Amino acid sequence: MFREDGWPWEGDSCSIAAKGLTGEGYKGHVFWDTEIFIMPFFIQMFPETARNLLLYRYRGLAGARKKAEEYGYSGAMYPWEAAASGEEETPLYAAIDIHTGKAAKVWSGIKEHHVTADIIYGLISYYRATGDRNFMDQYGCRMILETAVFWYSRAVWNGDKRRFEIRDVIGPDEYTEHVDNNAYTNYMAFENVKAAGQVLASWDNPLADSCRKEGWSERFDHFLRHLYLPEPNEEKLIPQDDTFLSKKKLSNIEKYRNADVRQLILKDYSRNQVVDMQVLKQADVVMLLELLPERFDAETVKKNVEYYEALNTHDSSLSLCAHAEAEAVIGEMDKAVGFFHQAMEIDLGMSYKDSAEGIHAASLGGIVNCILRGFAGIKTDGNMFRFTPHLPDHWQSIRFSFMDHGRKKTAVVTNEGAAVTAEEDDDTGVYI
Ligand code: IFM
Repeated sequence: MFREDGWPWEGDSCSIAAKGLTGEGYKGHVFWDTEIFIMPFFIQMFPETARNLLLYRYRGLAGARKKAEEYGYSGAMYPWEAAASGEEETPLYAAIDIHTGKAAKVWSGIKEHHVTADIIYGLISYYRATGDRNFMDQYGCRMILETAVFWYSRAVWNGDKRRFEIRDVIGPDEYTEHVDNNAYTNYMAFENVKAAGQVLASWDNPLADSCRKEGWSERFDHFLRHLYLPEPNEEKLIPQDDTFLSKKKLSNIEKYRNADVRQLILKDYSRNQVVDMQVLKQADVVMLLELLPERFDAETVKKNVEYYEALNTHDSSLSLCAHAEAEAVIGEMDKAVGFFHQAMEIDLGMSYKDSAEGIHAASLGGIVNCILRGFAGIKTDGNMFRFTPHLPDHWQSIRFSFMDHGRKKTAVVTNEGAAVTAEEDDDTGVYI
């Protein structure tokens, strides 16, 4: 959006689209790209902009409620693609399927539900970094509670297994559709509802009061005790969903991983055939490991990064940056640097042909995330920051600022550790 004087509009009624303001790809629509890939940079360096991005989602609550109602759910279910109105904008049909000769149905607007939890993940990260209680009181609590009500209505009770399940979704990997219990979706929904439980346990405002009176504390608690969270199996693999690990693998995946054109696989196989294989368009379980690092031990992280990378075509521009970060976290520095360079070439190099439709804003955000969370190894559990640096060989240090409970700090990270200075009082601490 542009102001009358031609400058991009800044404020609480717009967000950052998948292509920013650089092209017409995806028609200026806003995806999970914003909260998961782009927002971390703004939270740490320009928190007032992150606040505006969240306000855009607050203004989208009416559209989210409408979408939930249309699908027979309660609460607020955010659109997969959002624009000015806050209503669902995802097109219903896309490219011609090579087998049927008909336009393929786009299921993401109908089934890719994790975006709702992703928005709340961004909101919680913002609150942890800034301690902005005012935002929470006025907007955040409502967003957290209404989305948690959605997840409560979205889950299905499995009487045999005595657990809640989230069925028939698309997770981050868009080559896998209509699956039950996508691990990423279930864990992120859990975090969303957990935040709602915390709001009801400690927040003193009229909305929280009325939810408590209506029994939502007990419902959320029941949900959290019974939602199925796929655990690593005996080989330490977290199943991407209920059926993924039983599907066949491609014998010639290298053909598609090394192709100059993206999504070459869809020229050889129909969408349904791809859905029936262990092949990924983009990071899925790996995103979960990155967003909730405290949940999984180092061996599980390594096993899953290696397993799922081998199956990944990286056909989405959101994937290489995520894998650069993941490889850095597990200390596989040659691979990390390789993916990092490939990610930077998406818009700067010659291989990706679709920059004509605009830059890949999520990939750019993911590159920053790789530097901070992968190479500098910054991690927080909400209270403390820790650094586990893995700098590329030829890098001596990384210097950046970040927000810690509303205080701006500067970190200088080397492979030996991190020196952190708080701007206001200049106290320097050494972190490991
Ligand atoms: O949000 C992404 C999605 O994960 C993969 N396809 C492109 C979208 C917009 O960047």
